Amino acid sequence: MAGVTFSAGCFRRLCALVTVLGAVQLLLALVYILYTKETLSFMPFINMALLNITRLPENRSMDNMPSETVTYTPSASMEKSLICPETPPHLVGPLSINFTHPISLEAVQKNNPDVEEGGHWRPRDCIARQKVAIIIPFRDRESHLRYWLHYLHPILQRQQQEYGVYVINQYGETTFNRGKLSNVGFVEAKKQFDYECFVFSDVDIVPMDDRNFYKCYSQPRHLSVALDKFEFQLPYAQIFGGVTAMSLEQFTKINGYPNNYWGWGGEDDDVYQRLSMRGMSISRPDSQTGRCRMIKHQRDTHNELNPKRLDNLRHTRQTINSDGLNSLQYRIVSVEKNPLYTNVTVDIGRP
Ligand code: UD2
Ligand code: MN
Repeated sequence: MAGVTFSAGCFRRLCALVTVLGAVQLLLALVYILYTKETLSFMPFINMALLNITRLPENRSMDNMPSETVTYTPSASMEKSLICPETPPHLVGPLSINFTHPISLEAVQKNNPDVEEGGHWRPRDCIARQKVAIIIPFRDRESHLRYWLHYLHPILQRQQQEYGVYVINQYGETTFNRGKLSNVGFVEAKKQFDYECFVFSDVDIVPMDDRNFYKCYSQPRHLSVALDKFEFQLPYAQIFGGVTAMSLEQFTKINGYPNNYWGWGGEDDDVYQRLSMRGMSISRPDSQTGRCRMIKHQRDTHNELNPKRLDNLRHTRQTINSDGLNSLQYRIVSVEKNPLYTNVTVDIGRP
């Protein structure tokens, strides 16, 4: 009897062991299925999570963007198909821009709920083709900045690049230096994300057409080609002021902006000369797509006409090597990540 009891107990334990092993095997198989990449391509929702992509909530839409914009096609080239399309689908073309109704930062913030802290945004339903840092040299132009943020955030989102906005605020009351501030913006933005494209923009210029892309091309790009201020024409063929875009490589090749243009004028022409000295040419949108408005303003105090600009421009061939990114010196006063932009306050010294 004792022998029979022993073998029955043994049999029961054996059965329990087999059941447990079976369960473990089942669990392992499940884990294997969940984490095998080949399997994942047939499981769109897990793939979505893996690529960190979320659909927009049903009840929220960005501008004219429908809330459901992604169709998942299971295929071997799935990741490739998730790259944003060459032509963004939600562009509207010509825009009505005016600077007659001041807008509060709170209102702009409310209209742009998807912009992350520091003014960073990326498309949720596809992978952006470029990561673009937008650099704005700045001092005491708060009302202009509000218009810029109000108009540009929605435009940039429709253009579907990943972007971050950097306002480079000159500390103190020394003479303004747009070139040096641009270099600081380039260096500081690069510390935050692996940007590959840099758009340098005056705070007072807004494009009148969202097909004027704030991105980089195979050649440096001049974007503000048809300004209302200049009767929608290029004032001279070599102009490279206002809004420009240069890739990391293009900008590094010219050693960035000059740091030694203090006051108004010349720094943009110096960059044009640097680009042509390094064998590059300027690309531009057509004069219809490139229409822009500039907020009317007086010359700021501490940004008087730079009397040395013409003399400086005669020496770009030498200064391109000695004055620029490789000689840049500054002291960061503060870096604040505001809801719609990163504010970098910087002491760039004096002439
Ligand atoms: C032209 C150029 C500009 C630059 C400048 C000469 C165009 C369309 N624009 O602009 O790119 O080359 O001449 O330096 O060709 N700023 C401040 N606070 C100041 C002073 C300047 O924020 O106290 C910033 C701001 O972003 C402004 C930019 O610097 O938009 C250019 O200064 P501006 O607007 O006084 O010069 P403007 O309109 O003649
Ligand atoms: Mn201006």
